Amino acid sequence: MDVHALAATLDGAARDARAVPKLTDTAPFDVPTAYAVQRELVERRIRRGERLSGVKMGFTSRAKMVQMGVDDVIWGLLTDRMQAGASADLSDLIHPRIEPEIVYLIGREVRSVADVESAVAGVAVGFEILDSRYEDFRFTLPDVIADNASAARYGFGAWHEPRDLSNTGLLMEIDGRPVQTGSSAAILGDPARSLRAAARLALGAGMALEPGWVVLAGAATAAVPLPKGAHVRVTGAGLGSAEVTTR
Ligand code: OOG
Repeated sequence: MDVHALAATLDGAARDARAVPKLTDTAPFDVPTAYAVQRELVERRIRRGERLSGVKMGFTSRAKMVQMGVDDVIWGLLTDRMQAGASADLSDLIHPRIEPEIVYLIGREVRSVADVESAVAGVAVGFEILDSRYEDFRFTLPDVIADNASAARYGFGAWHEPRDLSNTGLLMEIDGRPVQTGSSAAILGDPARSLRAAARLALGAGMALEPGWVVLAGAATAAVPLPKGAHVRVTGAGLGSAEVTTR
């Protein structure tokens, strides 16, 4: 399996904002190969000057597993270029979707899973804009891992003191209309479990969560299509809100 060729295909799809058939249509590959493709895809971004800024967890909730027909927790890497400001340009995305997130800020390097909770410097409510590089947002587990877990953009509101987030209400509104509501409990029963999984996966891949990185714990709800010219507000009980206007 040519990991470089697969990464080049996905990188090209993202840069041209043009969906490609899922890679496993041509030849099946396994999960370790999929992570090797993901790593190469991110290396291509780093060679273009982007910096790693965190990790994202995927399929940590039933709602997402059911929505996408996939049933294993995955992770992907975030870069500084993916961070959205108050306004997000969607013109270079294919078919963006948005979902609410619980976000952790890492305060110091995490050298063990046991260490990760005490390394958290802040928590926030946020959002993730997904954009599968595959036609119709359809993929198998290895496909979506190779595609960096559909990562495209992310944002978050103000940081708050770390706290118990095992049952925090989440509301996502588009142009003032509620489009998703849920509880952080949908994220593996407690997003802290997702945080520990992020540390475990990073350490297993020979990386450490770094100071200043964020961890997106994974959506508590299904994702919804994100049009241009929309105003999105995600509110977390006790965490304020994160907002983005698309163009
Ligand atoms: C993959 C990303 C899933 C989540 O929070 O479950 C994800 C996708 O649905 O395209 O980020």
